[in-house]
Amino acid sequence: MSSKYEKMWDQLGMDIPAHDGLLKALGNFYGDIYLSQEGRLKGAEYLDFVLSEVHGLRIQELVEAKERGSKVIGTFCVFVPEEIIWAANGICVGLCAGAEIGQEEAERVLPRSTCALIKSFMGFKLARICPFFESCDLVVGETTCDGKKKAFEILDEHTPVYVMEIPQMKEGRDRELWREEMVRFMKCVQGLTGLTISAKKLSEAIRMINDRRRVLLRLNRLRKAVPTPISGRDALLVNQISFYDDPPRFIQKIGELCDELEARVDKGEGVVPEGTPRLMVSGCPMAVPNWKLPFVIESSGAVMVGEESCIGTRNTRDLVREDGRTVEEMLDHLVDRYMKIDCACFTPNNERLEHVVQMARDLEVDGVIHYALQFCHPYGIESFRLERTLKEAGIPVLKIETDYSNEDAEILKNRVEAFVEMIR
Ligand code: BJ8
Repeated sequence: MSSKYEKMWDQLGMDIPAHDGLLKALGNFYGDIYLSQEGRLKGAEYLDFVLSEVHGLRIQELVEAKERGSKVIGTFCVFVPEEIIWAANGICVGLCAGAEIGQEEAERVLPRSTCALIKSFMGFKLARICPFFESCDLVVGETTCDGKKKAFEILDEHTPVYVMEIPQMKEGRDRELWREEMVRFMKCVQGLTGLTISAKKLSEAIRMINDRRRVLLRLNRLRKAVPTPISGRDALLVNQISFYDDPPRFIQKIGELCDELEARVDKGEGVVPEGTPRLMVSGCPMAVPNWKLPFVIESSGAVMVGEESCIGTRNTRDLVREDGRTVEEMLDHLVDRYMKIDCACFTPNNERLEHVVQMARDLEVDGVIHYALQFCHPYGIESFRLERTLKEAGIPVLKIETDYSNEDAEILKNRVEAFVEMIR
């Protein structure tokens, strides 16, 4: 891939040798974790294709769209209302932040005791290694956790950053604040793209992003089947890809993949033998290419059947109402939908506890693994109440705290194996 796209990467200002090293490592990693799986679906060819062209074809599409006047806006959080971006003829991309990249550069400006996700996005930018980042006309940050909030001040010195204020509670006044923030964001996006958002465009964007959520909901429903028809790794990858592939293409391809899964379910076929312990992961998002824990789980005799996370059900569970007629009405509907997000940055956040128990029951899981990134206070601290709630509901739980390095892979494997043995 490198020769074909090298000129484009160079024009984006990337560090080509470092980027070549990343692609090589990513290719090997992907081969070990994904291509080694047996009995994969035909639809997984789309996943392999998107991954193999992740820094090539998709970036070329972004560059061409920019040449036609579109703007690329990068985000780090599912709180950013992407419908507004698409409605203004922008392109929204989730900036991944799931690998230990540019660690040295990141630790020059951030304390070592910063969560891996924040270090990762800072590292990607400072090391000039991510073509998505380098294609962005604007990066949107948010005030979800203290680490991100303060890191965006530093990131702003390297790329234009706009920060949305996210409420910390869910009272009436918080809703008001969030509505104001939506309007402020809409003005910012309109200023960038030079387009005024019409009711028609916003309505189309709402439907498109809802359709993307719907296809992911369909995938989640199919994963309820026993035996499960798709590996947790592949399902996670589908969710990860949803953040940066073209939405209409993604909806079509994942729809086809779901058709295939449906046929498997009808025949009673699965990727693992019946009786394989079913686990669900709950907690911090697993941004691409963070596949460490899913791989550990699925090489320890269990299968991952759900992710209660922003790269999972937290991002797909709720749809935006589609019956708004004016921009004002649609903004209200967007506010309603986004205020349902149960990120640990909220206090109190009892909905999340209820959602996790509900999801564990719906998916008939044998246990929940709570996953928190080291130094993530919101999820790390919330795990105490979540663990207690799950235990009270009679659902076994294992709490894991880790980062993006592979140093603890063996320890994690031992702990997950012991957990699987215990619930078996
Ligand atoms: S809505 S989960 S995507 S903030 S892991 S950076 S919280 S210290 S990622 Fe998130 Fe939005 Fe919430 Fe979802 Fe901070 Fe924790 Fe790091 Fe985190």
